[in-house]
Amino acid sequence: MLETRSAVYKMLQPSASEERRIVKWPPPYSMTMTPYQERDFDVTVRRACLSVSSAPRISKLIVLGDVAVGKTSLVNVFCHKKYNNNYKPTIGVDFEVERFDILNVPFNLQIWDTAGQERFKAIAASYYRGANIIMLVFDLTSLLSLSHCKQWLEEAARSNTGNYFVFLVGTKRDLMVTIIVFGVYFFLIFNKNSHKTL
Ligand SMILES: Nc1nc2c(ncn2[C@@H]2O[C@H](COP(=O)(O)OP(=O)(O)OP(=O)(O)O)[C@@H](O)[C@H]2O)c(=O)[nH]1
Ligand SMILES: [Mg+2]
Repeated sequence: MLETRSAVYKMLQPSASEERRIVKWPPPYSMTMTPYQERDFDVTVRRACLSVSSAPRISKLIVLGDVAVGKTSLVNVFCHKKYNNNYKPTIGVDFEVERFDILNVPFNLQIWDTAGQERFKAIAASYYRGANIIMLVFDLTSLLSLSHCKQWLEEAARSNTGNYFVFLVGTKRDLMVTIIVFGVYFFLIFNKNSHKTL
């Protein structure tokens, strides 16, 4: 575990793990659902890969969103393939590094998993600066958590004047099935009862 968490360990490896080696442009799940129509790496990506650099290539990703929407779970599944049903709130921020080889060039992705709890906001906000990617996470079963994403983005944008990518990620899709099943169940019961009263 220590080895897989160590940034230096990952950087010193001759290559990234197989699933982190990206040599072909990954297509979107659905071409009709995405605003991005590119079919190959952007010329800036190819140029960045070709340029000679002695310094490690690092991108910073910050993960933001309401309390308990599933930010840490998302990061843990992505980095360690581990999922825990027990809720353990993040205190301030957690940090991970993922090594990628893009077109055979090593890149490191710093992942800053922030706390959603109000009392840790000031600590978490001090890590917003210099983000290349802002990931806004919401719970698919909570409209409120989606509407709060705008505020999270505004706060992160205040600390970041440069260019950054924004990702909006919905979690807990499995719970939507439960909600739909309950919804249909109550709808049927309600309709059955209302017929009786007619
Ligand atoms: N059913 C279901 N539960 C999930 C999913 N993702 C996360 N959870 C649960 O939601 C709870 C909160 O998850 P966390 O990942 O700790 O949430 P968080 O956003 O990091 O919370 P804070 O660190 O307090 O901001 C935990 O009990 C998780 O097991 C999911 O996809 N489906
Ligand atoms: Mg967390």
